[in-house]
Amino acid sequence: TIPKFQTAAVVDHSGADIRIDHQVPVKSQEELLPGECLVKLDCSGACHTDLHAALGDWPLPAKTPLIGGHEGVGIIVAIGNNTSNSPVKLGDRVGIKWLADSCLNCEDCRKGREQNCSKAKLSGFTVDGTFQEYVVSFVNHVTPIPEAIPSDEAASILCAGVTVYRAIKYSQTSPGDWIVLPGAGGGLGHLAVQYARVRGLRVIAVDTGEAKKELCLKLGAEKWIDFMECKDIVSEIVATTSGGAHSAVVTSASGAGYKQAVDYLRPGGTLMAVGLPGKATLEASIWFTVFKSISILGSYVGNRQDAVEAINIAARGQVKVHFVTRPLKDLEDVYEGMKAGKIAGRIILDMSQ
Ligand code: 8ID
Ligand code: ZN
Repeated sequence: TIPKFQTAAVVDHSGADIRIDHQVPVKSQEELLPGECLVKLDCSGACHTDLHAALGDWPLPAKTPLIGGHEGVGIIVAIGNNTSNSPVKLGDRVGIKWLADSCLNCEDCRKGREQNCSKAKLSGFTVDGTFQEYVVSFVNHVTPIPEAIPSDEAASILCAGVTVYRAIKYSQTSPGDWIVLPGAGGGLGHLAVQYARVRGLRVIAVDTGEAKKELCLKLGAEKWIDFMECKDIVSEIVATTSGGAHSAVVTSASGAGYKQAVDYLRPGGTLMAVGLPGKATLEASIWFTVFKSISILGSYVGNRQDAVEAINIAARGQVKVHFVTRPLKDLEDVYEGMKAGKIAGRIILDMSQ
């Protein structure tokens, strides 16, 4: 049976500390709208986006009070009355991603850029997300989770995995090409190392600290550059790649990770902008961008198909989330670790604790 109240991690206004609330109402079957489903969550990853949202870092405001989180996995325990043509059913194990819902009928949706739909609903941003025991989501957008992968291993594929999978897919690279990954030791980055390897790319990991170095090299990076220690990242990369990398997928949460990218790309290279510092601007030489025929592309999460492709690769064991499990009540402390850049890989919040 579905309880009337549950535990959730709430941010009352941007910049406020996390408040653990044990009396958050759960929507009943009758309250669910057509197309909505109620998912009892096993766990949720904590993404740097959740921290940006809690701090109010971005030009786009989050709802308040906010229950963040957008990397959840759980079981569908209710579906709104009069829901037609649902692709999922009661008892299915599904994932909740950043893109909670989209209209599926506008030009953006038809072109496969569901994330750009003007009616898009965003988990843990414009609608309450996965830092709670029961989340309301949408039957058309939840991602079916293959049986082969446990919930805690699947969770971070729903944002970190999908996002870097798509960015690499559109990075205009071929097997054997060099890809630079600034932010490689973080949540998105350590999955980018692995998805890049799956595509046969040669990885240069850029981040800082011994733990992230060890992780990146273990996951298949061919070269490690510590951005705090290396005096000349551009020369180092140009030398390693004999003339510049074919692509860079930047997942650093600060603008600094973007700084030299156009300089260390070879002619025809592609810069995929993924990390989302709220106020930084992209500084690149216009002259060299033109002269070297550089592409600069923004890549924003992924659509339903990207999610299915990313989770299937993980379910086959080709990509593994490196994570530590903590109870939901530790979220504030997780954010402190994230601010300090101390988390190699991901933290998964266990909803049963
Ligand atoms: O759809 C999208 N584009 C999308 C989806 C999900 C997340 C974008 N994001 C954004 C987040 O909002 C955040 O801004 O991607 C960024 C990274 O998210 P994350 O991987 O969840 O954050 P993290 O685990 O804190 O990892 C960030 C890494 O960047 C490194 C840090 O050391 C950390 O390991 N880093 C920083 I900060 N500055 C760097 C620099 N100058 C750097 N690495 C290299 N060079
Ligand atoms: Zn995210």
